[in-house]
Amino acid sequence: MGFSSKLIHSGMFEDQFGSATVPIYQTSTFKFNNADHGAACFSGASDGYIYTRLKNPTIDSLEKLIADLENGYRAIAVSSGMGAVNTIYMGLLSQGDHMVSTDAVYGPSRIVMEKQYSKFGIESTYVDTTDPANIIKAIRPNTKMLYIETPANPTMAIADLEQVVKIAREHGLITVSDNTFCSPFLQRPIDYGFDVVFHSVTKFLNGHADIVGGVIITKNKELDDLLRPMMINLGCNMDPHQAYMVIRGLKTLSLRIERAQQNAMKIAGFLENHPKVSWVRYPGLKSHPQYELACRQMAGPGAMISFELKGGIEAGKTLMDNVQLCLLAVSLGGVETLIQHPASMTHSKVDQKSRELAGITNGLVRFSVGIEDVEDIIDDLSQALDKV
Ligand code: LCS
Repeated sequence: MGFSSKLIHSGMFEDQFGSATVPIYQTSTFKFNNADHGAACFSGASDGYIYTRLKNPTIDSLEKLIADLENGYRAIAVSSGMGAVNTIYMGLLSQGDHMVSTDAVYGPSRIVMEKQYSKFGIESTYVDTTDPANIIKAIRPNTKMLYIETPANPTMAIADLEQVVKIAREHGLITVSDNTFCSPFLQRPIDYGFDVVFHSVTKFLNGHADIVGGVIITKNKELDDLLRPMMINLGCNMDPHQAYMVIRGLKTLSLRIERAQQNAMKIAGFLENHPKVSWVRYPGLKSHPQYELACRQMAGPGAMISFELKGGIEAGKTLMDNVQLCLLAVSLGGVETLIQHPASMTHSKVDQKSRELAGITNGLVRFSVGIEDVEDIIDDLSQALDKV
């Protein structure tokens, strides 16, 4: 099946009434046929359902669908993107291990590593992963994992997936990719040889800004066997209703991203030519430092744009305070256009020096382009820029 057909049909199962959609099994627990059946479910002799934190038919359906979209072995649905991050850190790293990661990752993915996991003897180094030489330089004898976010939130810096896998293979490292900014419609890291891929499904996969969720996709059984029990024991499982919402949202993923990136291309062009804008980072613009790589590795430039105004943060605040159609809000990947300021919002807990080194300037404004009429978004930006 093609990607859009998978969105509609993968993971579907037939229930007794012929429902056209996946039923929501809103139950915490499942009745056993008898005591022996209960024991068999626990021993693994039967694959019957036991308890929703362990397994649930609605969640199974979503997991099958997403594993299929990412060309993975299996998927593990979790309560949030941060639930995915922590399941991966806890499941794959041990005391004394070291991780190399992208310097401009989503703030909390870095904060939890530097502030919490350091207490348990896990070390980390954050580098500009656009240059593979920086990754190689950061590798130590105890390095276990390469954790890449590409494009990175919010700088739109792009890492070369093929190069990252090559380096990891040479050094015997596990590769993890945060694919939230792309979704499998634009990029499938497992096809490049990545071991683990994850998403905040809160964003493009669900796409309607109405639930928080996450998912981890593994390349093989060995990794699934490490991560699934960790998720279950951490207790960061997805809820059946949440899973249903994601299945529903996913059906239009191709259509939503196609429209949003058409809009984004026009908006990025408008911003780049605006006299009050000092720079724009969008993978669809030739001015993006990794434009060639983006064309090679992504099926399209996506719907996220970062830019800075000539007046720096004060000008950025005036813009954010004056937009009317665009929502001043964090999160991204929904049908509505959002604008936010990473240095004071999503990345405010990352110290200023690390932010500067990662290119998250105080004047950077991040834009998540929605599927409204593009003329309305540009009119809104234009009237707000007039006030700057
Ligand atoms: N990874 C990336 C790239 C993200 O952008 C986020 C959330 C997460 C992981 C964590 O996912 P969550 O637990 O929120 O589902 N990013 C946000 C953002 O840029 N604004 O608000 C949340």
